[in-house]
Amino acid sequence: MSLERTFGIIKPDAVANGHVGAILTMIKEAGFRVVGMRMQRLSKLEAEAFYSVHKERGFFNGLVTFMTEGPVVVLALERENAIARWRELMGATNPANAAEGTIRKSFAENIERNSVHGSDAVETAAQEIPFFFSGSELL
Ligand code: FUP
Repeated sequence: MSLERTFGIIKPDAVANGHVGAILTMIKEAGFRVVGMRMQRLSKLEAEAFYSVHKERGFFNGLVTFMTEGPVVVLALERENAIARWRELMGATNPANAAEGTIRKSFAENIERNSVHGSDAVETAAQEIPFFFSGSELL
């Protein structure tokens, strides 16, 4: 199987609670190569555009408020089968349903403040990586 790239975010709850180092360690131990990484604060416009697929959902405004409340770490990750493996390491959207050993089980507060984001398909990763990284930022 060939190498694949996916996109991830360490969300404001996990950054504020000091879990960036632990999450990066889990990423490394799961065999990913970090090909892009930056800490930044999302603007309201960026968060709305990034989550536009959810704009009709009742949780949309709360999600945008949460994602802009403090800094995030944006990541581009590479390994074989990266999209599925990163989703597996993240755990279920609702941390109450997340398996032991996953990031969301370890650190997420609830379904909204759930510590990490990950692309859910090849097409999503292909949109999300360039949304945050220019070609020269991917090493
Ligand atoms: P995931 O891909 O696991 O991040 O989950 P979704 O794409 O379904 O949802 C995106 C984000 O919307 C979640 F990470 C958190 C937020 N969300 C809520 O706040 N409430 C919900 O009921 C569902 C999702």
